[in-house]
Amino acid sequence: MIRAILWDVDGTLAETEHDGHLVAFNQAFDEFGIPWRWSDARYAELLAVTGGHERLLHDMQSQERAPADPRQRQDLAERVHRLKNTRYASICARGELPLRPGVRELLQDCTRAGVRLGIVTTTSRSNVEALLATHLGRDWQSTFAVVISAKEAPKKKPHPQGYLLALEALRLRPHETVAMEDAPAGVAAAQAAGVPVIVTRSHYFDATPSQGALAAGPSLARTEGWNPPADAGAARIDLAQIMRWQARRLGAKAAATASQ
Ligand code: XBP
Repeated sequence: MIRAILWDVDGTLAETEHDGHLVAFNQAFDEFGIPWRWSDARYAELLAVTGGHERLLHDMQSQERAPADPRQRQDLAERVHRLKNTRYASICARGELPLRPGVRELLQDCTRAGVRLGIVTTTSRSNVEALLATHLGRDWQSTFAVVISAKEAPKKKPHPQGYLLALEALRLRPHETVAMEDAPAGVAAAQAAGVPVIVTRSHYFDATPSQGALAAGPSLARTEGWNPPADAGAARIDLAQIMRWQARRLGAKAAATASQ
């Protein structure tokens, strides 16, 4: 029985990386007079580093024009990151980062069925607030039983800290929950905590492997292209479909144990 669904934010709830963080980073570089910009291709590479501040510091290692002194570099990364988050909040407030198709419907399924909702993200708390206040209103937190951001879980994905904290807060065992993720680091974090994962591939992570996932596919709004396939007749990936995938997985595990 699934008692909670734990949502990643960036790339899963919305295409925030391509349409939000990347744009905001480049705006911040511009406003600081920093002489480099990140291309779409460079940002795709940099996403291997989770956390915007960590990503900036990593990139500065190969930027000839970055400050040589480590403390100055750290200071610059902190200031750019802060401005980037302010610009990101404005992008959200202007309504430029819609929820991905099928997300709102699945959130509603869960609320109706009494399945609790959680957020497990490595992004800054302010970014979660900016995105969700835009879509769910100022009272957005009441939709979620637990919100774990970089503030609560400083060990970023693929570390399982965020998922472990969410399980503890909800007092649930891993198989009573399901994680929604798009990126390999997020999948690894959930799996390291024992949480089954549904992968919805995204702009930058269109090839996240399905091995080990409860299911993987292109979008919650589509039933084609899922592995394992979605059941015939469904219009979207709804809570009932996720419950069936989970029941089959647990049934297969129980059968395997019984036959040993
Ligand atoms: C994704 C991330 C974040 C964002 C930027 O986290 O790696 O670092 O790119 O956010 P998740 P910050 O997929 O877990 O939501 O700049 O606030 O770190």
